Amino acid sequence: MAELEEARAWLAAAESVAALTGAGISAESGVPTYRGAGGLWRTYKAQSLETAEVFARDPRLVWEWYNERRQAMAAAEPNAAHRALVELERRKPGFNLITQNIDGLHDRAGSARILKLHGDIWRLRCTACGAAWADRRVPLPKLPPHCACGHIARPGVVWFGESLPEGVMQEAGYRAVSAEVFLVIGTSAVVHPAAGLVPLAARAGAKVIEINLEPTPFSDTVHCSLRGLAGELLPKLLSGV
Ligand code: BV8
Ligand code: ZN
Repeated sequence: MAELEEARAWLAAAESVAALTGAGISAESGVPTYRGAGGLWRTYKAQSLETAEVFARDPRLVWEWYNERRQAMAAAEPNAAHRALVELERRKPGFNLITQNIDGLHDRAGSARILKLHGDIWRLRCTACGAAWADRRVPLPKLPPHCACGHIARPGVVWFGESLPEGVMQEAGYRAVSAEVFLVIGTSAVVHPAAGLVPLAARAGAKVIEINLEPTPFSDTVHCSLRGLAGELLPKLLSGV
């Protein structure tokens, strides 16, 4: 298992780098994670509200929950980890960011090339005509929001049992198998198909570097597993790369 110095050398030498981020990269910005200590999904409320079934039954209730989350995310600021990935994108044209996060903090930090696997809380999607649009108003004035066609709009995120946005997973797979170095930052790596990108990258020959507060199912098999805060470790790992 390599240490930070060796991992930094891999990154410095690499042209093609990809990163998969999860809720842990936004934790130091004050956005709750899902599964760790203090995670959203420790409460029955979150798990029970983030489903298409509950939304169909009570769209207003689900929108009250998403309105609350949008307010918390709007108050959050990108942290040093988000900014370190913006810097990496500037230095390496062959860098691609793949995120499971819906909070928009990578966009606000200045990342330009972002593959959003689980959608975006700042986008709404019509439940009838397929229209989709950005709406960053906090709070939303009317719940549930409606589409111009008159039907109810839903959060532009991916719930369990729903397919990921068309083509996004295919491109993410291509970025993973093309990467010489694959960074895995702040994810419990239990949600699929996103988590499958890690072994996919490794099988294609990438050096996989994990930064996480707790061990994950991949911690023993990646090439370098750094335990600690992304906001501290990522700038260290990327400095001078
Ligand atoms: C799909 C809604 C096709 C958005 C979310 C294969 C195997 C097994 C199961 C499946 C499989 N394929 C499909 C499934 C089913 C399911 C799944 O994966 N189930 C698992 C959980 C058993 N997947 C799906 O349904 C996906 N769809 O595959 O479509 C299909 C279609 C029909 C039928 C079947 C298949 C859809 C997945 C998307 C689900 N949507 N949320 C919303 O949030 O409102 S899931 C939720 O988890 C979020 O989207 C989030 O992105 C995702 C992953 O969570 P993480 O980002 O990893 O966050 P977590 O809190 O878990 O971990 C944070 C980590 O950071 C922790 O380890 C912590 O220690 C660390 N940390 C904390 N602070 C810091 C830190 N690290 C560093 N620094 C810090 N400061
Ligand atoms: Zn519509």
